[in-house]
Amino acid sequence: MCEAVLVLQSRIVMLVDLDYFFAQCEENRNPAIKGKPVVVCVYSGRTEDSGAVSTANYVARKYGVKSGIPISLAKKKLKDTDAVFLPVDKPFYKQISDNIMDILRSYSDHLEQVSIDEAYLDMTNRTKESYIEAKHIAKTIKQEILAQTHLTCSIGVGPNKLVAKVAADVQKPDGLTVVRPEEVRSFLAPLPVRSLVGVGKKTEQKLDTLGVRTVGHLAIFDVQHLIEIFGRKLGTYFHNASLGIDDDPVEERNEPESVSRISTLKEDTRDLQVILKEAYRLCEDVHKRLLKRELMYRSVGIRVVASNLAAYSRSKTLENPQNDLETFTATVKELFEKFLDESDVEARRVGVRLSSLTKKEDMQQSLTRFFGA
Ligand code: TTP
Ligand code: MG
Repeated sequence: MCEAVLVLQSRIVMLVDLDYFFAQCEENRNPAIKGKPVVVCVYSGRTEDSGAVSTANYVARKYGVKSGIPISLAKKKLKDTDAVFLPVDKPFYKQISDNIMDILRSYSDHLEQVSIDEAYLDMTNRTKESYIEAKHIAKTIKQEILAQTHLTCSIGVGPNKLVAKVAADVQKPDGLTVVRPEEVRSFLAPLPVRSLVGVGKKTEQKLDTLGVRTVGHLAIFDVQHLIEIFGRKLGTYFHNASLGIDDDPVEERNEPESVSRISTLKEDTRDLQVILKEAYRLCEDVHKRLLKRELMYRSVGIRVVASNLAAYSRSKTLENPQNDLETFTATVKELFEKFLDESDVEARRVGVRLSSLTKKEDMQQSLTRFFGA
């Protein structure tokens, strides 16, 4: 008799979410406002106070100010305080976000950016499926983001995206919550149903009338009954979500702007040969990923994180798009030589990167067009 065996690959997924992102960026730009309620606003321009709150720092949140409420209401709530109201400055936040996503990319082979301040990382390979290692990496990521951008974030680690997201949300700001597969059910059970992605206000109210308030209640609620109420797709989703089941992969949403890798040296050094040995190993890996995606590169970059965690980048743009390993390693060598000549930094982490990427077909198409074939 042939028996079907379902083999589920165990994964380790991380969600990184920056704390009160826009407002924290503003605090860093002007440290004098730290400690005061800070409210970042989207002004509609109709009257002085018309528009909505984009986000607020945790001091302002204590007064009930949060994303989406009218600015006039936020002003009322903060009437007797020294609150600071600022307009959104998206280009400024985007620059900081790009920098952070680069840091995150260096820790994972698969990254899915879901918003300006949030990304999932598939850590299965890098952690060799060890939750101890995942926790260690999560702490290192927090340290590196803090050292390079002065921002705090909250991280959730779990066997899938659903659990990682809930884990990141339960402890904020500056949180780190790790939920191992065997802890998923007991972790989720006491939380309100609203904690699950996809459960909004309306669903929460509907479930409430059925006496379902916590994820634990939802987990023991008859799945057929859920399907009758919410339809097959949603009903099944809610049932699986309450059990912490989710097989949605971590997937890049767009073509990557760059491919990079960074790693920590055995000890801090300025020895070019030691640095290059590690850098070439990273180059091979990055180059493989480039070929797998059928991309060409025009820029080569290096990154050095110094003993004091200060970070330095150098790059060189080539005349034509390339896809060979030799040009990559030769340029990396040139950049590291130049960097060590110009600075007295001791390297703690070194990284390599390929950017200005184009699809191989695009190149062929443009050549075809050029030659009129
Ligand atoms: P969030 O991560 O949802 O919020 P946050 O980073 O401000 O706070 P938290 O500490 O709870 O993570 O959103 C990221 C940014 O997106 C936020 O800083 C501002 C913007 N945003 C809006 O402009 N409008 C909104 O309704 C929300 C929710 C966010
Ligand atoms: Mg956030």
